[in-house]
Amino acid sequence: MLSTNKQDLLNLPIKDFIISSEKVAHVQIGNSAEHALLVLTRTGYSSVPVLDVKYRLKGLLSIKMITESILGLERIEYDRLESIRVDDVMEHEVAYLQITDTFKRALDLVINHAFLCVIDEEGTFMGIMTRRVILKQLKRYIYQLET
Ligand code: 2BA
Repeated sequence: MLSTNKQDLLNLPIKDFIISSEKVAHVQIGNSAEHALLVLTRTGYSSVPVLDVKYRLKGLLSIKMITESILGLERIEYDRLESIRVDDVMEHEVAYLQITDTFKRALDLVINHAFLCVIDEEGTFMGIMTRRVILKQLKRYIYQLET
């Protein structure tokens, strides 16, 4: 009984748990670091997906990546923000999920990532699956075991 439930949880399709793309803050590869810093600061997220003009996933960008790129020897060189592009400073290798993946794969990956980008078979960005959503599902499962 217990293992059937566990298997049920692990085999759940992730598509029911994603935050859809239109609700996810993102930046585009050609954007300036200045624009990206504005998006990150205004939304309050520490890291957001980077997409191309066709909405395909290209990487991730965090405030830390931007500030490191303008660190001078004795000061932060804010005046350089305008000339730096998102693709100069973003992380290119990102962990991601396919829309057809199961909860098990998400659980394995989310240990090292606060959120996972979800793409379709053409690489188009579909949304994200956050650690918060995964923990909520795990909590529901654990509490059910106790009753
Ligand atoms: P962080 O920005 O570092 O946020 C860590 C946690 O803080 C979030 O966990 C959430 O519980 C809370 N939080 C931060 N900003 C929030 C906000 N504006 N509104 C409500 N809660 C907020 P998770 O929800 O598990 O998200 C994990 C990571 O996923 C976030 O890390 C962020 O990098 C990304 N993320 C989540 N929702 C996003 C969205 N709509 N657009 C872009 N990125 C998002």
